[in-house]
Amino acid sequence: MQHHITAISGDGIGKEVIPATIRVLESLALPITVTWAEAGFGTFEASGTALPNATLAQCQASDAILFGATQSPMTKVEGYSSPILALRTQLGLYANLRPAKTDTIDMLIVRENTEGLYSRRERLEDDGKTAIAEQVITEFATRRIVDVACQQAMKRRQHLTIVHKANVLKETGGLFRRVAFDVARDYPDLTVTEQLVDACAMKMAMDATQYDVIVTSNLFGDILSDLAAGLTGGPGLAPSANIGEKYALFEPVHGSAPDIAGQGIADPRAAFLCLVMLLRHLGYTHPADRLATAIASIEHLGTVDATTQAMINHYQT
Ligand code: GGG
Repeated sequence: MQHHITAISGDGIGKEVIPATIRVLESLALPITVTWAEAGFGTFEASGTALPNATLAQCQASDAILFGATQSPMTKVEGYSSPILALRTQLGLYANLRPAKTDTIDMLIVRENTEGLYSRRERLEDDGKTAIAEQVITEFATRRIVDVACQQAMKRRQHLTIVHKANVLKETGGLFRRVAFDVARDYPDLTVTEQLVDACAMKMAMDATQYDVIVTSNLFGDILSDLAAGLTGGPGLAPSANIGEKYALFEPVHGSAPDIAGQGIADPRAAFLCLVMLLRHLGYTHPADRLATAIASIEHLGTVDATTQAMINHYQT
């Protein structure tokens, strides 16, 4: 069977680590064809849109998408909106899976990807002195994300931690908590516990080995998964998957890193780990295992090229 993927480098170091990852993919000689597509702030500056229709259509025609990084500015730029947020919405990528692994830590953070505080329901009051962001939690989105988390936990060590802040956010956090426990009841083999997000952050910093699968809402998942990444090797080793009913997009957790972009010194291993997740998603279990072993055995050698070549040499010998 022939598979087809779309590769989008995006901005900054995405332009370095994604081509390196495709080089790795090509060296595996699998029946996977790659089409390149454009998105990002650079694309916006060049063409007036950060996510061209052709890119979206290309993604929709693919079995999986490999995405680099975006560089959304801190302040509002007229006409610009983040292409990765648009892709998550347009492709229905509701589950963000972020594994974090070392010799002793092996956890998976399952982050709800479509609502919460990232629902883009934000406004500045007329006086310009008060800004309001609304957190949206729906039973529908909570059910489907917790269901994904339960299924993942069943394939792992069968422990699920539901993370929320229901003691303060009684309506939104309360709904998330209630629905999460309700969904988890359908998985009697799971051990299910709950933690407040602040306690979870502290416990994770002190001993992350206690976690298997964590499920949480969008903002909490964003923050906790960066903490987990920091505890397990930093941004150079943190991959993620955005999964929906129909599409799947894989991207390193790191951003475009403008401070080092263009120098060829970025660590490509997070992008390589995304390729491992992508290959597993498409059913290429053995090549994915070979790649994962090779990634675990190499250090970042200071340049994208040297690290990429070392990786290829490692699994080809
Ligand atoms: N690969 C993840 C990534 O690009 N992170 C940076 C990010 O999320 N930026 C926010 C945005 O551009 O919307």
